[in-house]
Amino acid sequence: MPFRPKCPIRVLRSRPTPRNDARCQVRAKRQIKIAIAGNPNSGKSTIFNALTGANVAVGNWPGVTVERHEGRSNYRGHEVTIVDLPGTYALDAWTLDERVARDFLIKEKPDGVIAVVDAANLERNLYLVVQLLELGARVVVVLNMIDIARGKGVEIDTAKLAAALGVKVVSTVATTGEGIEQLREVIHNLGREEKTAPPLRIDYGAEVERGIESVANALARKVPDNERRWWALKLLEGETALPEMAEAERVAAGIRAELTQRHKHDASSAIVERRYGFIKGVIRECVHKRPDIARGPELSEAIDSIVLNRWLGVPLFFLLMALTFYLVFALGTPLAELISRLFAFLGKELHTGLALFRAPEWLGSFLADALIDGVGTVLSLVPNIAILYIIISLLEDSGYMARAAFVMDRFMHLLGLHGKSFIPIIMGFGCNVPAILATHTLESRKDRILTILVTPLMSCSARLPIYILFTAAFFPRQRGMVVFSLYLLGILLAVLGARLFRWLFFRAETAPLIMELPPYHAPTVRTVLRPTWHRTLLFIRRAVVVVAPTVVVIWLFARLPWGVPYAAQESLLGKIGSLFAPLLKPAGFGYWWAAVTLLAGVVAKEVVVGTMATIHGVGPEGLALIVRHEFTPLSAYAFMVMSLLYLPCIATFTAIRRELGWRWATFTAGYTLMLGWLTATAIYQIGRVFL
Ligand SMILES: Nc1nc2c(ncn2[C@@H]2O[C@H](COP(=O)(O)OP(=O)(O)OP(=O)(O)O)[C@@H](O)[C@H]2O)c(=O)[nH]1
Ligand SMILES: [Mg+2]
Repeated sequence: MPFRPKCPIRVLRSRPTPRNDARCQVRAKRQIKIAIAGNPNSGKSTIFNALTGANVAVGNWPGVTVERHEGRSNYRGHEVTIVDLPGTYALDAWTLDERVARDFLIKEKPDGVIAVVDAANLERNLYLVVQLLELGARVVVVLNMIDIARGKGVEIDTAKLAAALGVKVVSTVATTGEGIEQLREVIHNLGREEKTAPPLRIDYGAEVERGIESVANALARKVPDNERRWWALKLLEGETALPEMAEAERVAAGIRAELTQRHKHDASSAIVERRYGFIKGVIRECVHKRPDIARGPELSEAIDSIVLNRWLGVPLFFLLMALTFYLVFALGTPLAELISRLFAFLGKELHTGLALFRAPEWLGSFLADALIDGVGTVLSLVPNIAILYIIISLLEDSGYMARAAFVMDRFMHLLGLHGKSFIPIIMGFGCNVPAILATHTLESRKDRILTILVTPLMSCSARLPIYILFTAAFFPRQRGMVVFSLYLLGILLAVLGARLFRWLFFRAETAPLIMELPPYHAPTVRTVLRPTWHRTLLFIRRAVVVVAPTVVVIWLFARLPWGVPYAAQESLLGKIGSLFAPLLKPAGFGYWWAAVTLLAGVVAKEVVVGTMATIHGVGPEGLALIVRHEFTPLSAYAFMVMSLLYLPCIATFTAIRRELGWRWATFTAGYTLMLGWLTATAIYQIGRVFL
């Protein structure tokens, strides 16, 4: 039975009857699914966010999106589902993220594809478009980053391009929203068209064409008729295909061997060459370079000569990190103090109010100790965290991230990691969970495992509140440097750990780094503030959704059994803490409440500070006084090191389990706990000898 084009909604294996067809069309009008595909870093996610109002991660390096995201776009009351895909240079898959994109485009077959093209790099970007057209997808080409192309003196005749490729073309500047409305209209009109288009036919020359025909014949009844040529090309390019194509694969292998023998170059390079030949022809027709403004990326090169300098690159990276923490404190602390004063005022007023109404003591304690002190202390640190997020967004959006990976590559190789692993590692500074997902861009599974194993050692923003509290109490003048030293310790232990794990588990060579260095973009207020706002809101939400319930449980345990003084050592909480406290004594903080805060911190690291405030029933200022009384500078530093290293939070543990399974997740929890305890103890014990 021959294959027919599939129904857009449901795969129909039987021959569609006229009634079936009509039903498909009606449904298609109601809900269609459009994919956004394109080369890495071409602006797909920025377009997705602009169309759907979503907030998926955007950054100026290839490989930001590693999973597919769905959203909805509305145009005149009509909704379309849009799917943002990871970037891919061609329709093949070397890495996990590329596989997500390829499988969606080939297997799930969206109703249309928005092919996002970096207008300033047309030739390379059109390769994927050509492959999509050969597949017979219904494509809309989006010439994004047209602002950068214009700046380089590149003018593209969109009408001619549309005619040459047989598709609709829309020019956009996704960061400013230019062209997005027009794109929305085009997308919504796609619902009226057929899901598939007649496939583009490029002439691959007589010999290859004969090969295509033979393989296509072997594919009869295995794939839909209109896709036979496409699959034949894939097989001739040497890709392994589906199991049912085994026979065609054998035919293709024979033809490839014959072509290689006769012409001394393989079929796949002949095919790639012809495709580029076609693209060059299109570009000659449609692109005009204005010599008066045509200039190279001089500024990018000038910055790179410093940033990528053999001697300056690495110190500059660390200098930037140190500057980050200086700014987090210099700009964030005055604001944080304002908020903490507000909470202190609220607490005082509440006490007066409750006394006036003769409310029961436990209610006052609940509101003041658990909610105002516990949650308020975490919330009062929002300004510091927001400054950190602004700087992270600036680094991500400017193009520095890819440079950091490049600069650290040599260093990383010495330690058995791939330079590309450095990107997930730095992303871990924001939150470990997306950092673990970011390893999808790594080609080798071994590199992925190694990188994931050490990512929890990166000091995420949720650990910052702990450092803020302790540095305020003990190192007010050197706050930035002390926090910087903790981040450095995290990186250092991560690379040493990776080296050790590679030696223990997989002794293989690392591949050289091939990393595209994107041009620098001047970050705009919108591209920086939008993710910052989103991340800050998420932090606030976690304070309410995660910290609040945890401190309520802590508060309850601190009052039980009924009748004991609040948070006394005889309370349930005190008893649990006392079980673990002796273990922490060698590290310098063998207090039951320190043990409780660390235990609670496994829920989420922000909880550590919240729990501390709840147990002592004080806000940030009172807490600083208490820790100054109980800790010494040395034991405070040991406590911060312990908080940095011990056990990943539940979300991170779950992410590792999802990526690598229970075994590796349990291993990570075990080794981080040991490492945290050993390092904190070593610092405390050695420090005591010298100080
Ligand atoms: N100047 C300019 N910058 C843009 C434009 N569109 C996106 N950008 C920037 O380009 C960078 C990449 O954008 P993303 O949306 O993350 O790109 P992507 O294609 O999703 O990238 P991957 O997920 O890594 O494949 C970001 O720094 C954006 O702010 C544009 O039209 N003009
Ligand atoms: Mg993306």
